[in-house]
Amino acid sequence: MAEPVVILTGAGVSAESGLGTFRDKGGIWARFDPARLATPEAFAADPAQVHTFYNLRRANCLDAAPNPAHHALARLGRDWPGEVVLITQNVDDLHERAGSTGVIHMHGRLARALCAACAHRWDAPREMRPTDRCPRCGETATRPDIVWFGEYPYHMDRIAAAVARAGLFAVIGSSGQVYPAAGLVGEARAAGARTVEINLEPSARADAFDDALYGPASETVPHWVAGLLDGG
Ligand code: BV8
Repeated sequence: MAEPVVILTGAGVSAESGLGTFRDKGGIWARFDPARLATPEAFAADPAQVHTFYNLRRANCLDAAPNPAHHALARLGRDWPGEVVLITQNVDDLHERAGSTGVIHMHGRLARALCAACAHRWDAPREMRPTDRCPRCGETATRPDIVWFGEYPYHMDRIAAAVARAGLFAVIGSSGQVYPAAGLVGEARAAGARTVEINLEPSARADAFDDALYGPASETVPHWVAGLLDGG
């Protein structure tokens, strides 16, 4: 049995699929202010505007396709002779569409809707509106099933347990600026894992990693997976 491999991905893994990153020049947050759109306060103040923002991103996601990085991670999940845990900060479904299974979406998913009144979750329609009613309780309290700034990320217990047993921990396509995701590398090191950063350029946490692979994910990730699987 080979060592468990735990991977955390960020917006950089979906960049070459045409989905904007957050903090790169021209990234989503360069055009929209997250404080205005990705917080519960913003949603309470102007639900229609926040729904419009997520409806746009949901549409972009439907038009996007997985890139070689997503496919390489799905291959690793299929062919690695040990456990592979794929955690993502991304709210798109490109990992699943490339064939990855059991993906842990710590910041939620564009494809799901949440009722703020009764916590019911269901598959989101393409377009969500403030007047939508919850299919279970009927309240007009529906929101994207997304973890906003100031909200507690999902599945933190499962994530902590996976990171604690990792032999190899990789962060792919993340600027390392959002916590608690950016703190996971420290937990992995403390648990004895070898750590590798795979990114376009050094992230804010670059110094926390044992190894690094820089370049576009569509090139670096297939190369890294081939090295793991084929000993290449
Ligand atoms: C929480 C859903 C309490 C929304 C998102 C001060 C200090 C420290 C922390 C805080 C602080 N003030 C506030 C906080 C907490 C805050 C935080 O970290 N803020 C930051 C901005 C300072 N965090 C929170 O609020 C979190 N909740 O803290 O709850 C708590 C307390 C204790 C324990 C637990 C919880 C909730 C955070 C989640 C917010 N929601 N997303 C949406 O998507 O609309 S975060 C958002 O940023 C996305 O999820 C995104 O994925 C995530 C992280 O960004 P990245 O994925 O890293 O994307 P980014 O653009 O930044 O970087 C892209 C990288 O890819 C770049 O490095 C680039 O070089 C690279 N790249 C580009 N192209 C390519 C590439 N790499 C390879 N190939 C390419 N082609």
